[in-house]
Amino acid sequence: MSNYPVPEKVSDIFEPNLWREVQGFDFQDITYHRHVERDTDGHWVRDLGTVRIAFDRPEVRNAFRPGTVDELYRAIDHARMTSDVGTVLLTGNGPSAKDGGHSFCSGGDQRIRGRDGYRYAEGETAESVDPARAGRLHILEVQRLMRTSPKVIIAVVNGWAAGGGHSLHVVSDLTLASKQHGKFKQTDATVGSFDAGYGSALLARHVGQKRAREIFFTAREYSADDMLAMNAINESVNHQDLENVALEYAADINAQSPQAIRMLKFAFNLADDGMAGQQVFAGEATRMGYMTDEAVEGRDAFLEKRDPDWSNFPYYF
Ligand code: S0N
Repeated sequence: MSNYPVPEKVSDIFEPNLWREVQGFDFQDITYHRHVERDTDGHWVRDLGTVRIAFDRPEVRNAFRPGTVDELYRAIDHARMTSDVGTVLLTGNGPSAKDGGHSFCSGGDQRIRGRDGYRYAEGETAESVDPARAGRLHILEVQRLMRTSPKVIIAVVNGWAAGGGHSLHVVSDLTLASKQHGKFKQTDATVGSFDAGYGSALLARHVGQKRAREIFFTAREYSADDMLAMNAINESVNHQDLENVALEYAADINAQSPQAIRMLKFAFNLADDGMAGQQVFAGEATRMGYMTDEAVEGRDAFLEKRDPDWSNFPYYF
């Protein structure tokens, strides 16, 4: 029997006994855990259907640098391809050892933002960087992956969600936020940045045009309760209970038919994602079509070099 050790406590509301580290990664800027059941001695019994991906740079309010974004993409993609995972919790570790500040994510790390949009890694300069990587705004690739992943992604906003971190909560399927520490502020325009894609357009779908413009144009601060009143989040939760409540949501989601959840997520995305959304939805429809006797007859007829016999497959009305 596998015995995954109880992991280190990575945040004030992280209960180590409920988790194991996902193995095979050497992440520097994020942590990646899987929800587990343990026996009374703390031994692993079985994996449950939820993973927890967390920013792990609390000293900079969980801002992301290029490596953070690469790691985030890898973890979300790994969860996408893990067949017994139904739900992903996206959150932030902390609070900061420096000043006790709580954060979900404060967006792009402004200390290493280049003039051309590329966020330089430590030691890199405009002269030394590989030109093929310059101007690479790859947090947008993460946003697209969050939309096209068939897994339900829940933003668990334990502290500040600012700038690009605010957009990540917007792109998530659901958002739960700490009543005491969850704070929302769209600072893009303050630092000369603008998420003119999902971060603004989807926000307007959630809260309406006037409110979305207010959030972006004023860069004001909103509490979890403010956001709930605007229908921007699903629930404002007492801080200590936040991860447990997120796991309750995940358990309810994981108890549903995986195929139905997948089709629903892609159906909710379809209109806003245009033809790309149609393509994702259609891919799932085709996969289901392949499972029918009718599609098997089409394939077999081709392989057997005969005309297909559709007589057993009526035109439904
Ligand atoms: C989050 C805020 C409001 C918290 O304020 P608070 O609690 O007063 O803490 P501070 O004292 O301000 O911060 C504590 C320490 O953390 C550092 N820090 C905080 N945020 C960042 C950051 N984003 N980058 C670098 N450092 C950060 C502080 O400097 C401080 O450090 P010390 O202790 O050393 O002084 C407040 O911190 C705040 O407003 N943060 C900045 C938020 C922000 O403006 N983020 C960037 C917004 N823009 C984006 O995220 C870009 C979006 C994006 O990525 C994108 C979108 C579309 C297309 C492309 C892109 C792309 O660029 O990839």
